[in-house]
Amino acid sequence: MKRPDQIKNAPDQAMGDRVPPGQFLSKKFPVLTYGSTPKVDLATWKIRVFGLVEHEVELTWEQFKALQWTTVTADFHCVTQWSSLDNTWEGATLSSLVSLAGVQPQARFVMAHCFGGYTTNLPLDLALDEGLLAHKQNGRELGEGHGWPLRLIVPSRYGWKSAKWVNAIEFMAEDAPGFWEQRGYNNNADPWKEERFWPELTR
Ligand SMILES: Nc1nc2c(c(=O)[nH]1)N[C@H]1C(S)=C(S)[C@@H](COP(=O)(O)O)O[C@H]1N2
Ligand SMILES: [Mo]
Repeated sequence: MKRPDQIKNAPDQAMGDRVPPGQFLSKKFPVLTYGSTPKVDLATWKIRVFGLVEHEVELTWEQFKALQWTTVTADFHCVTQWSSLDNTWEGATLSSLVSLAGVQPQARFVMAHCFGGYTTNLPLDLALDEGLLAHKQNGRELGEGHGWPLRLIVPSRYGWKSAKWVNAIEFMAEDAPGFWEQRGYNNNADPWKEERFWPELTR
């Protein structure tokens, strides 16, 4: 994540330094979804925190909105090679939601679940350090295709870890692969290390 003073009026050279290897700068923010866009209704929308927690929590949209919100500026890198710089995301931190549930000491990993069935996995520390549950991008509500009303943002990883239409966070003792992680995408997904695919596929 970049501080605002590192971003404003950054010279071209500095911009180049922010595009990871094998990526290209994109002014657009395309929709990248496997399958169709789920229809979500705020009146029935819920987000659930379950698995290795002290007590399960389920929040309605009104309850989620009442959490403290924060704004994060970050770059976004999709494994299909486009990078979009300086996006601002507004929402509640994953850790603020999780603190309502309490994490059991055996929990080491997180699975994000989405409307439509998409999933992605993360180490617990990473999820708590930088996971943001965002409702707005660049001052506007997310577009339907971009995960409205709520998506996860994990700035230091490729975009497939930023789950759209997220509706549950599960805490696990053992790691388990999510949708793309089962289909050849790298478990760690660090764009600066070009962790795109399973190691055995890139040898
Ligand atoms: N639920 C869900 N979340 C998802 C995806 C998806 O197919 N379904 N695609 C992922 C991928 S590969 C990327 S790059 C980003 C793209 O977000 P965007 O469509 O807002 O650009 O969403 C991620 N989150
Ligand atoms: Mo992606």
